[in-house]
Amino acid sequence: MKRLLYLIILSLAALLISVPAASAQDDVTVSIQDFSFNPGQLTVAPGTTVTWVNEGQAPHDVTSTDGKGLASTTLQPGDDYSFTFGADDAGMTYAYQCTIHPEMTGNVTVSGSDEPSTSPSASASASPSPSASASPSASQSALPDTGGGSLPLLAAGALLGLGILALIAVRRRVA
Ligand SMILES: [Cu+2]
Repeated sequence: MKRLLYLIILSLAALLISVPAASAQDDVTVSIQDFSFNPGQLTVAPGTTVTWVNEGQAPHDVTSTDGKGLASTTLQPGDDYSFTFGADDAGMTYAYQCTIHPEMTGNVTVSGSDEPSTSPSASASASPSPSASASPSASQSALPDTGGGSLPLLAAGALLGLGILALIAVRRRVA
């Protein structure tokens, strides 16, 4: 029973971990405020849909300043505009502004096709190596200590085990 519960908890935890990882590449929202884009600079994976939502009081728009495809209509408060950055946009930066308030600028950089795959593996391979090199030195420094230090620990462990055994014996006698 306990093992089953443990398995259920484990699978639930795995689900919880996998769900945010899957949605990480999904849609991104940029808030249009009076008078800025938030976030103004954004990096997304290819295939990401970015939605600009006018959360300000004034009308705004999203218009490319570098001739690329961003071209919204005038967005009234509450309106939104979406654009999907494709695989062929990898490595490109889209610069844009609000033509009504030209001081409002922003850009979206689409990460390179090999960039998203290398950065997680690089960080994954980088993190175990310092810990792997740290653990042998830790065990080496711990080894001389264990000669003297492990005896009281062993005695404490044995005492604990005896105590538990005694408790079980007492309970059996009572029951
Ligand atoms: Cu504006």
